[in-house]
Amino acid sequence: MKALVVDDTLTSVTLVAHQLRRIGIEPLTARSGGEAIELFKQHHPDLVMLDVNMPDLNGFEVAKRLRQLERDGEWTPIIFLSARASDEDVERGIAVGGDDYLVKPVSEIVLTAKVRAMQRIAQMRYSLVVLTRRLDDANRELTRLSSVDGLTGVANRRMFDEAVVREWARGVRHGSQLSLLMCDVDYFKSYNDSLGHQAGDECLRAVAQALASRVRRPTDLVARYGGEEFAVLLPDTDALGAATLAEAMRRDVMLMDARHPESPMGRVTMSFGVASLIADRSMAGPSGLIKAADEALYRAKEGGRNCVAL
Ligand code: GH3
Ligand code: MG
Ligand code: MG
Ligand code: MG
Repeated sequence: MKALVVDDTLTSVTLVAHQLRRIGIEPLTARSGGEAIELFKQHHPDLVMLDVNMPDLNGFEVAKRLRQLERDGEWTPIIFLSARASDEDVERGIAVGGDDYLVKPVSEIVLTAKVRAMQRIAQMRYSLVVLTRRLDDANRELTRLSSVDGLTGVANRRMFDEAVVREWARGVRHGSQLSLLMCDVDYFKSYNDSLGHQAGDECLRAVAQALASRVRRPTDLVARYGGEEFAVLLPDTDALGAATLAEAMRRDVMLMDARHPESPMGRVTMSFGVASLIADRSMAGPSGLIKAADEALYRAKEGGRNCVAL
């Protein structure tokens, strides 16, 4: 622990420095306000013992500057140690940022007790900082968990529902395009039946990964809509752009070349339905967009699967 001792009188700094050293605190000494500020910037002491009457900058001014120099969340205890003993001086010292105010001469016992009190407060404050940081981390993790699908790691239904409402409103407000893909694994029930549920889960992870690695914009959202169905929300994307992306995704899933003994293709494939806000402005809210994409997906299934329908 380091303390900055500031006093223009040599005997005072020497005495206080000596007392601090005896209780295990390393003293740095400054003989003027200006020097104190420089040392504070360089050494970030854990405690400041500050005289008031000094020729260049008085202690009150120094305290104000030190408080301004502290970075966000930092706090350095400042104890005034002055021959000035009026109520007004004490009041002013605390008002400018001091944490305690001692009147010279001060006994070694009192000085030690006051330093210990500051150490205790600093320790409690540090615990609070650590606790706050942990709470922030936990909060971030909770937010993440509540928006991510546990099996596949892509966004979950909750996140999608929020996003589609938000993006719908944004699309209508700015007259921008908004597209939605509904994507469903073909013959997935028989995949599970022939290869087992665990292989099924593995397959869903791989499919989610394939879809997610296709989207490029940070505003694009790949979400698990439910079961083996995924939704891809594409702000500022027209029907043609969305269909092109869906086609690339369809190919990517095929190229995974995941064996599916019960599928006519012999491997895992996916069907895609595409809908766009701009294509039909009479659409009834976000649910209209979802319904349109669902209907397109149905057409893709009817059309033989492993394809994209608009
Ligand atoms: P289609 O080609 O028409 O889409 O046929 P399908 O068999 O894929 O469709 P269906 O809706 O009949 O079956 C979906 C299957 O997906 C049934 C269900 O057991 C399976 N499934 C849903 N969620 C999960 C999951 O989290 N893990 C696994 N392994 N299977 C799932
Ligand atoms: Mg002085
Ligand atoms: Mg399916
Ligand atoms: Mg399905």
